[in-house]
Amino acid sequence: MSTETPPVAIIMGSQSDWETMKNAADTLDALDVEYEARIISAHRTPERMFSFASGARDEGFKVIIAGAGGAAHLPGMTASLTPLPVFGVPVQSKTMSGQDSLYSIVQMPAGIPVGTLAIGRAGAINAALLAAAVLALSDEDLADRLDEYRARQTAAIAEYPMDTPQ
Ligand code: RP5
Repeated sequence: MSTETPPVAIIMGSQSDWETMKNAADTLDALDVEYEARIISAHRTPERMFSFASGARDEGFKVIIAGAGGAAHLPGMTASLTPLPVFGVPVQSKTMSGQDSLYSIVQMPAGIPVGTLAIGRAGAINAALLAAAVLALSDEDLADRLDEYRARQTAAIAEYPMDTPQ
């Protein structure tokens, strides 16, 4: 394994978010993009958040994917402390099905952007695809791998529906 800082940081507010955020990790694996995954809570480990976010660019990260649920401050607070692009993934909460997470992340006041994705698995996968697309702007091999990913996806879609066993 390389000792260099990988281009993508996947951060999440809790161990309980990993089930969702692992979809981002798996997608980056499929594209052969390196990442580091860390638990960083805006509420429970604010100093860890400050230290990570304020140092992320100097550490060598290029893009940050931040997942959190409930009162999901992590993506916005992280974005406030770094010039790197931050993609926010609203984790599906039990009490409000992730609508609380979504609203907490998406409604950033003008000036500090968080690119907000869909709630849950789809958002985590798409955050990884967006992160890869950003990196692919300066990496032709990765751009080719993204094209291949889409081609495989297209080839996997049947033209006609079929009955599934009940
Ligand atoms: C948020 O609180 C986390 O992002 C997580 O989605 C939510 C619940 O965390 P746990 O109580 O499961 O640790 O900070």
